Parts: sequence; C-alpha cells; structure tokens
Amino acid sequence: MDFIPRNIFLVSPNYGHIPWIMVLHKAVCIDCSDAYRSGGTQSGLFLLGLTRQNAPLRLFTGFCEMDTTDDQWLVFQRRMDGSEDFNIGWQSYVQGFGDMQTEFWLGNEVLHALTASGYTVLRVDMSDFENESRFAEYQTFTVGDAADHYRMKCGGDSLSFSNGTQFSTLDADHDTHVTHNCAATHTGAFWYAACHHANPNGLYLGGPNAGECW
Ligand SMILES: [Ca+2]
Repeated sequence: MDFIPRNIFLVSPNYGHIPWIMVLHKAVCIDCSDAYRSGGTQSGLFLLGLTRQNAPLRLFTGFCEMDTTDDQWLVFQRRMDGSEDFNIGWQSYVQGFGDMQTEFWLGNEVLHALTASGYTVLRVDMSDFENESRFAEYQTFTVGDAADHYRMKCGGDSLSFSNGTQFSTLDADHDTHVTHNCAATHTGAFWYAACHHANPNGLYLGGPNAGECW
C-alpha cells in the first residue's frame, strides 16, 4: 500500500530521554486534493475519508489520479488490459471488485456515498485501441442508494441517454427495456435505459454493441 503518511511519530535523539518530541502526521487524506497537498503528488493508493452530515467518518482506500489534469481525481473505474472480468453479478458491483492498480470497479455503495458527500464532477477518459484519446466531463453526477438501485442522475453527451436510470447487471434487470435485460444482451453492467449510448463495463474489445464504448 502506498499510503501518504511518512512520519507517524518522530523522536529527536538530541534531547536524550526527556523531552520526547512526538509528531503525528495526518494519516487520512480526506480527498485526493488533500492527499496531493500533503505531498502525495504521485498517482496511487491513499487512505481517504468520507464526511457527510450526521454520519460518522467513513474510511476507504482509493486510487488518486494526479497526472491527468491540474486537479486530482478519485478513480472509480478503470479498464486497461482486459485482465478483469466485468461481466459479473449485482453484488460484485455493489461491493466493488478488481485491482485498483489495474482494472476495477470501486463499488456502487461507495459511489452513492461519494456523490452524496459532494463528489459530483465526473470525468471519463477514453482511448481506443489505436491509442487515440478523448475525455468527457459532467458537472452533476449523482448515484442514488440501494433501495433505488443506485439510480444515476447526470446530463450531457453519452450519459444523458442513461440519465435517471437504475443500475443493471446480468442478474438484476432494472433497465427500461420491456423485453430484454440490457446487461445480459450487452455483456456489461451499467445504468442502462433501453439500452445504451455508453457501455464502459462491456467486453474489452471495442465495437458498437457488445464491447465497451462511450
Ligand atoms: Ca429490462
């Protein structure tokens, strides 16, 4: 783990036994910007905290991306080499799965908590198999709670088609397609309507339908 604290405590040998100088370094970076300001300028894993009104501080490990822009971003999904199987069930997407250093989904439960505590700007960085890259940014991305099947609200571009839809997986059809389970027919898991203009958790092969796309 590549946590930020470097000095848990510091003892100065110059003072003999008394007095001791013991310095606590902030162990928890509240968010990725905080981590960066504390000297964690390299992208990597940090212990982060979620603060919400009337709720206890919730700690979680997150991957902070420090290199993409001047801002610092918490990564909640990454595809890079096809090493992780994304065509899996509801509970895995709720809890999160994969390896944060490579491919993963952070988890719908923490996504809900994150957006409820102010993480509402979403950035999507994409590249095709020829390494052509582009990105999209959304200012008002929110994910509802479990009772509402993690309903997503967002505007703009590819996501507007999914605006207001609940999350679906191969074993949990909450899309608006009357006869099909879009997650099953498109081998992915997402906020499908009937069905999608974006499929970032589809098969890792590109292409307009079964593969991942945006
Ligand atoms: Ca359906």
